[in-house]
Amino acid sequence: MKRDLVFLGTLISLVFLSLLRSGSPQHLAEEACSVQILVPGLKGDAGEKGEKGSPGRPGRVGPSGEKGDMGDKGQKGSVGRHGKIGPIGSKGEKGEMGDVGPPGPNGEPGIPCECSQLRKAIGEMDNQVAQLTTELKFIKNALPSPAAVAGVRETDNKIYLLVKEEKRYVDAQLYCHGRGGNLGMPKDEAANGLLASYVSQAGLTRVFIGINDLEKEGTFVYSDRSPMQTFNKWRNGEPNNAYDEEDCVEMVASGGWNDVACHITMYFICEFDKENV
Ligand code: GN1
Ligand code: CA
Ligand code: CA
Repeated sequence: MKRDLVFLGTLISLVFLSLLRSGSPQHLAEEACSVQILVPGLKGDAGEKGEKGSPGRPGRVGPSGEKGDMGDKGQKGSVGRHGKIGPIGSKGEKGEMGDVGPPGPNGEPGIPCECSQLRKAIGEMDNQVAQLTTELKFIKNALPSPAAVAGVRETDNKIYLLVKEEKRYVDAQLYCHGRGGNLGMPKDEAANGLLASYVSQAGLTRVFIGINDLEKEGTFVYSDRSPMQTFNKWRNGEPNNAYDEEDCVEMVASGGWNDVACHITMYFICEFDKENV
């Protein structure tokens, strides 16, 4: 209310002042004394459409919508930062041997000695080692099994091996051939005596030896195809080609020879040239 009164006072002051400025003093006096009643006029025609107003203020944030379907998978992100160092792993396998290192420094000078004698002894030992090595090689190659042999016998240039496996003559010969030798071929008294003692010491009565008349009846040859010489050890009455079928030869424990059928089986003796061993 107080504000309305102030407004009305101000309005009257303004009307009064405007009257003072315009018009003559006479006219002023007449208007000052008349009372006018102001009434509102008729409503005018609608004005022209105004220009588009400026955009209104943004509205309030609406409520959350319903959860939509899952979108497509996004692109792979960039590599992340390094993680923390993990625990120590288990021990790996041993690596390959490295390269040979450089040679070490020279040793201390040796003590002076009588070298010629030592060299001679060493040379002899070298020879013995070489001989033993070849003999061992031969034994490893030739022996069928420890239970099947009764050691070996040897001369200067031969090694004899008694094989305690019963075989027919041809199979016995094959066995010896397969090991680089032949069936035993006693070609002199010494060799025959050696084989005879070998057989008897093994507790045997007979073994095949490498003599036969397979090619020509009555003509005996050694199994290396060398002909019989004057030396022989036929037992009395042998060879008799009994039953007309005896083309192979056995040695009995006394050292005597007898012709027997080739298809029977018995133990046998192989011989090997030392130079081939
Ligand atoms: C043996 O089996 P028998 O006794 O007929 C031998 C022959 C000998 C003969 C000598 C398989 O013949 O070779 O000549 O004794 N046969 C066998 O008496 O050993
Ligand atoms: Ca015969
Ligand atoms: Ca006979």
